[in-house]
Amino acid sequence: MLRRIEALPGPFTFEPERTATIVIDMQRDFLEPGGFGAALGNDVTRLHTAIAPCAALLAASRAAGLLILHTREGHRPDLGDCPPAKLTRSPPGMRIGDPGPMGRILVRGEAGHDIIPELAPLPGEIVLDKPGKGAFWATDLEPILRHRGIEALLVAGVTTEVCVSTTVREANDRGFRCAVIGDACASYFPEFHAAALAMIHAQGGIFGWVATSSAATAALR
Ligand code: TIU
Repeated sequence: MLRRIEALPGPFTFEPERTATIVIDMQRDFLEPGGFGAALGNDVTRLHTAIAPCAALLAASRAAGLLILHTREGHRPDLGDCPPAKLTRSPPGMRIGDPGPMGRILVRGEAGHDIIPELAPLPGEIVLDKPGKGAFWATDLEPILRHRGIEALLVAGVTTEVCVSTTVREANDRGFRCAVIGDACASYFPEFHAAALAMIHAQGGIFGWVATSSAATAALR
């Protein structure tokens, strides 16, 4: 059955069997003190507004039988997949791979790399590790979606203007229609969050739609 989410710049219609919900990088490294987000000088509490809307979106998506994916940004323990340009942009002593209170910063297998317990993936849900900001770069996301006939994405997570926007732009150019669930996203910079959402739905939806979690959950019921 075709579903319809009230959204900007207009309604977003989708078939549940051809739609996936993707939650981007809701990891301890970005949301808790002592991780990568804090090492970059950010107030991590700014991201906490997205937790309850993400939980609501996940619950409704699971109940409606959507494919669920979670992503995690992070690097191999040997840092072989971390571009030197990324490594050297964070402050010395708090760089990717340095020891922190949640283990080595932004490294796979460390406690900080885990998804926060409130949004833990359920068995059978796809968890995708990505070395970059976009979820398509250097991952198998595109074949995973194509093999299941997915053509539309409900997108949530952090941060709005970095990994969410990069992923939505990558998805748009690959032909996937994206509805970004605005209150299920957050940024360390509220003004960037607002601008990033506006950039998506401006110009007739130049690379997607923006909806609220209550509109999305209503459509999934
Ligand atoms: N720093 C920042 O805003 N974000 C990131 O580095 N990664 C994600 O957005 N996940």
